[in-house]
Amino acid sequence: MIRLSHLAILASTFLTILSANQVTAATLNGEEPIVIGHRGASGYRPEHTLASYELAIDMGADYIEPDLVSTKDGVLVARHENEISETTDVATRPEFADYQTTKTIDGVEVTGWFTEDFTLEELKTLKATERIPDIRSESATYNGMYEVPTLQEIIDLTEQKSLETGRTIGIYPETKHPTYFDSIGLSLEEPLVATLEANDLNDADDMVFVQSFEVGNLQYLNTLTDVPLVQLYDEATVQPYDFVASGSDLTYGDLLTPEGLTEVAEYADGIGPWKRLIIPAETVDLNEDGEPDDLNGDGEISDADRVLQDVTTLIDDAHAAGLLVHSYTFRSEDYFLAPDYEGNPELEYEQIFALGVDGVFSDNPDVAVAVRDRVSEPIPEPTTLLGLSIVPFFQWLRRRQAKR
Ligand SMILES: [Ca+2]
Ligand SMILES: [Ca+2]
Ligand SMILES: [Ca+2]
Ligand SMILES: [Ca+2]
Repeated sequence: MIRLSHLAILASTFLTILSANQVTAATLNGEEPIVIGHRGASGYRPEHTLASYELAIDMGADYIEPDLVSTKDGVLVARHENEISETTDVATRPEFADYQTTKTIDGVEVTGWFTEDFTLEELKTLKATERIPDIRSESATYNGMYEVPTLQEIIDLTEQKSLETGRTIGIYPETKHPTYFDSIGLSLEEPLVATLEANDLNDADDMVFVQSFEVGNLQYLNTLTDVPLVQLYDEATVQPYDFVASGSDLTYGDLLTPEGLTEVAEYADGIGPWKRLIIPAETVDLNEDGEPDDLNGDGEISDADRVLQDVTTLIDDAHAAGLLVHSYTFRSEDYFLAPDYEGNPELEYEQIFALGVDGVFSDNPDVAVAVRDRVSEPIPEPTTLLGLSIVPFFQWLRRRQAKR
């Protein structure tokens, strides 16, 4: 014990020197920004599979991000949506043909197959598929190989990989459509907290963030758990769905103002804004035909045709309210990149890290980690022989501390 506290004192002396660089100085806590493997390493494997999460960890992601929905028997599983025809082979399975139905989810009519109509046992017979095979054809070659994982299986994976890699791997679960799941008697928060508790992951210093696009369920979670909570933000004109359901007029835009952020800081520890709320991008009409220009000539208007605009003050405003900023979603394909980056996804990470973001949700964690490590490189002091040999030790120690 004496030895440990001694080390901590020694370390703190050096930490100031080692973190004296532009990127870490601009983050809320002066720590390196974290890389969150968005749905795993979903640029390379069908999303929300153990294979996708494991690859993200192997690529150096600090956290992996499962989106959580419920089965009929109340088990939390990872799918981007409760409607699963885009991410599993369910539509090809005759035994489940009569499970196809139409429902209204958050005010939108959706036809397909829904996790809440399947028992875990039934769901486990399905195989995951690539959601956007036209853009991610390589990932689609893994179709049919993996199951839909439960939250517990994902936690087990992080524990196994933490032992294997010597890094503590975090989880960053998202509760999906909490108002909807409440309405069908399958509330998400209680089983989530029970699972965290059962795995001794329910304390403020555990490597867990819980995120949601809704507000009320985060406020409720704040009464159930000490793990940090993150308010996700959609476009400014959109309303959190629980606000729609309760008849409130408030939008994400209202939660973006300094006053709104102060309110969010009452229950949340961070915000997860769409990156365009930090670095806006707009289509252009240079040929003045009244239509947005198809800048890359692929016949459709996508992020590749939206030109970057002046950055907003959101990161500074959130930091002023004491909130971490973890922004989404960073993707390497040209289809998703603003033309300003000229096909080089590293430039986008460099830009957002220089603005002081505290973390990024990335479909390509290998690229995110490479840039993060490069731009967070500490100034190489101390330069004595002793100093040189202990620098990696203090880097390791600082990383450990950053993850607490
Ligand atoms: Ca998510
Ligand atoms: Ca609930
Ligand atoms: Ca035009
Ligand atoms: Ca285009």
